[in-house]
Amino acid sequence: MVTTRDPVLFDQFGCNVIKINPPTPDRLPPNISFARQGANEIDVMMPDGQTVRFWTFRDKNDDNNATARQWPAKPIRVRQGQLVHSTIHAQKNSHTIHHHGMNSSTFNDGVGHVSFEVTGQYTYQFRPQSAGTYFYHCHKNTVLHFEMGMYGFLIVDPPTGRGRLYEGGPRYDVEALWAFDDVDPNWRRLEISHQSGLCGEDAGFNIFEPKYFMCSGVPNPLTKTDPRVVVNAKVGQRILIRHLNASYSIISTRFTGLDATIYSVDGRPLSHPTRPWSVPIQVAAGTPLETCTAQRRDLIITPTRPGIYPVITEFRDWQTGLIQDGGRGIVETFINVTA
Ligand SMILES: [Cu+2]
Repeated sequence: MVTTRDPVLFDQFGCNVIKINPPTPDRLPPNISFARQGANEIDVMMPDGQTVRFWTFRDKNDDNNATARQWPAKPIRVRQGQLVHSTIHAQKNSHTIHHHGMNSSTFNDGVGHVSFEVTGQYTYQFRPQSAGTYFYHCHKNTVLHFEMGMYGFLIVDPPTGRGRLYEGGPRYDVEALWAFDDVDPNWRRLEISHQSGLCGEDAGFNIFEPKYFMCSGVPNPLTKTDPRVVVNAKVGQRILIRHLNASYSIISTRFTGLDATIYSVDGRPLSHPTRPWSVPIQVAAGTPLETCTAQRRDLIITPTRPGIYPVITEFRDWQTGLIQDGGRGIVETFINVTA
């Protein structure tokens, strides 16, 4: 059978994605709005003295420019039911913002391959329906732009605001945002072109050899002490861990000496009055919690004794199952519990 390439399918949805900056269809006055500018370059010094380039989104309303130095990008935090406007300002080349898990309309989904990429600005409009943990990321040439770091947390609070994971769900006193990532410095040679590999050429994306293992922008082993990662709590407090796999590995996280309960998966509650068949998942101390790319888990931990509890995350090659970088692919941190 002879197959011919359909120029519309391949070109428009693969290689030459439409680049436009249209008005938002059916635009309504928002309850809350955000403006993100990307890509902003940021260089992170690794523990071995090497500098690695990342791309982040800057908060365009940030006067002192601090968010230009913030990676992962500043969280977008909204309440369930709010009408949200999130505007991408493409600083160089073209980018998008995909609000992962929002299930918004195609026009507002930020997946360029089925809609468009943005060279100027576009306002994504959506209304979150389920409180929980999500993330936003650029969805242009995703395999590269996501590896370069164009992502941040998207947190949907219940209508009543922070303090509960979702309406009628568990309360929390301490909140941790953990975004795990693995970094292949060799991929940085590809950043010269934002388009690398997009039009069928072999850019080498099949070879991923991460050398740095990070949590929320901090490379291991600095994760053992950096306040962006380490959790401090008191006995009896309820700790919420928003756990995101932003890496290209299968990761497994073990909480030593602390039992945890998963109350939501990918932004969907496991314990809700309207869905009695769905129940929280117990993760006994030391049991690996395994996730793949883009998955989120919301865990609650209520420590009953003071202590310094190690938390170890392993990054495994999805094909071989081996720990990345010859066994060095881990992130270690601690949950410190005082009386
Ligand atoms: Cu991008």
